[in-house]
Amino acid sequence: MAIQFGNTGNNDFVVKDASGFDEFRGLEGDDTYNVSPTLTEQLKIVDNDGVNTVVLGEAEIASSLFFDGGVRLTYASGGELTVLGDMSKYNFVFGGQNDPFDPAAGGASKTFAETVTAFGLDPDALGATPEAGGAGTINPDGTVEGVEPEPQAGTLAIADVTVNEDAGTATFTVTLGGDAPAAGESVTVDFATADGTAVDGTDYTAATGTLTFGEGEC
Ligand SMILES: [Ca+2]
Ligand SMILES: [Ca+2]
Repeated sequence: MAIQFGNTGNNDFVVKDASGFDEFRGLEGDDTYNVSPTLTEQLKIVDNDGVNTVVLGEAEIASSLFFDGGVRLTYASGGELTVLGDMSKYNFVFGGQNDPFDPAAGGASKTFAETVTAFGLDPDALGATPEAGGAGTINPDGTVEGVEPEPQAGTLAIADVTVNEDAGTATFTVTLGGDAPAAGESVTVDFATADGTAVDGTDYTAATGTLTFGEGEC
């Protein structure tokens, strides 16, 4: 593992393939890391000091992982960029142009929280465990195109019911959490009653069936 170290001042790094370095550390000062948008190698940036800038340019990101203290971007070109450090002091430059030697013209500077948002995740919900963000292509103007975050796994909740057995019927409300089914999709769940404080045949009549949640229902 070859590491290129900066100095106590502000440094300008070019993070690209075949540089001979696997890792770049700017150390103290406000350091800028100009990353090749067509990475093919696994490279890492580690910086805990100063206000640091990672220039992504017009990169096509195949997948992303975000967590407290870092991000890992997998490039469509096959490379992988890991950025570690105090993310509250990092800025990411999106778009501009594709030349890692002169990348800062145009584009948009985003904080880490804005970067997390751009890839479809909630920055306030990040923890120590990496969370998968979306894929996307960074446009020249700094917007990200085509991000589709992973759908959240659905959860089912059923409300408790207490009813006088002479009342006739008991109504149980079932709620589908997470994303509602998309057009043409549905979620089905089989249900069956089971004895608890009430006993089948004495206190209630058993029931079974299937519930279906259609498009937009949750
Ligand atoms: Ca430095
Ligand atoms: Ca630094």
